[in-house]
Amino acid sequence: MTVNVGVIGAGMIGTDHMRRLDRVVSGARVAAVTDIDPARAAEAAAGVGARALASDAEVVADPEVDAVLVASWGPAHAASVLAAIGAGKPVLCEKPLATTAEDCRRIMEAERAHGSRLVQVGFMRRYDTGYRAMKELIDEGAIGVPLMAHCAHRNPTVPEAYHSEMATKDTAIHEIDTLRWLLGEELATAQIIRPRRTSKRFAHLVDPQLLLFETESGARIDLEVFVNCQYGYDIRCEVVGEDGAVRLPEPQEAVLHAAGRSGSSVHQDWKRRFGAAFDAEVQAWADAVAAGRIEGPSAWDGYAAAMVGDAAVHSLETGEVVPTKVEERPDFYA
Ligand code: NAD
Ligand code: NAI
Ligand code: ISE
Repeated sequence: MTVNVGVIGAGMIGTDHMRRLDRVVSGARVAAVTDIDPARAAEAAAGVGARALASDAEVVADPEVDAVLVASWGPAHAASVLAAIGAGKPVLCEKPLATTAEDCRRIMEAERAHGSRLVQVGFMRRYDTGYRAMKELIDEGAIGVPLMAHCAHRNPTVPEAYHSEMATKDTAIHEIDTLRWLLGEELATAQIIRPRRTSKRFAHLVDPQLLLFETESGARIDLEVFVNCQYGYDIRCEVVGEDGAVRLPEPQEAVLHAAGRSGSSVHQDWKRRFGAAFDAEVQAWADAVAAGRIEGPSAWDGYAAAMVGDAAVHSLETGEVVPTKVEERPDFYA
């Protein structure tokens, strides 16, 4: 069976996912595209032999569309995901699932009313071979009980529209999900500390930020978010346990020796750094949809991450340690 996908949002990542569905993923194709900018939708649709439609409502209602991929900007996600659930269609939604925990809760309620899972959240790091190898080692007990994690998330620059809350809700949200998954428990508290600011940023932005989390069992996580680091897209993660430590491998790059120096290049964006993870994520989603299942990060994962994000953003203002108040995971999402 070929899964006919309707794509909502034809921006940077939407266009990249369409290329992926068209040329990389087997058993799926792009059937329809929409964007609030109709010219962008028309251009993207023409590039992959799909139809451009006027709205997300038209995409989810289209009889040819079997499944929906949401790649609009974060604040638009909830409405499109709720529309897909209303039509009973599987939906892969780019992170964040929604920009508020309240909207994530509405999505979970709609999914439960439908009776089975329809939503997968685009936390693609769970498909990265480096993070998967870390998880395997942690799960088999190779480092003993995890005690600490040290992480960094650096972008070369961000545009002027990027604001201080996005450091948590758009950027750190990746580590929030990844650490919940790696450690197998919820993050109970969040705190943000403001180091000296880089001068290489727009005036309104707090950058860098240091995020501190404590898990339910008392493990501590420190995460540096630095989105104007200038030199590259650099993602680091080390988990330290009672018996050892495990570190995310650097992406493999050739080592060049020339002009009296030795070194390798640093990735400049998420597209290249996590390209293989995105491919694996979308292929796994298409395979699951074709088989009538939904797997991968769930609406619950989107919700728990949003709860932690809300607590962290609160701390950005006060500097206090803020409880995340993530409840017990419902059986529906076991
Ligand atoms: P973008 O601004 O390039 O693209 C967003 C597109 O969505 C735009 O074309 C915009 O016109 C369109 N859009 C906005 N609201 C819409 C709506 N209601 N209906 C239809 N189209 C709408 O943004 P982007 O960089 O492609 O990011 C999009 C999403 O992907 C965000 O949620 C972002 O967090 C996520 N993202 C994830 C990763 C990752 O590493 N997983 C990387 C980049 C972006
Ligand atoms: P973008 O701004 O390039 O694209 C967003 C597109 O959505 C734009 O074309 C915009 O016109 C369209 N859009 C906005 N509202 C819409 C609506 N209501 N209906 C239809 N279209 C709408 O943004 P980008 O970088 O592509 O990011 C999109 C999403 O992907 C975000 O949620 C972002 O967090 C996520 N993302 C995820 C990454 C990852 O690592 N998984 C990497 C980059 C982005
Ligand atoms: C972007 O949306 C992503 O998801 C990238 O992975 C992240 O590094 C960047 O900061 C976000 O804006």
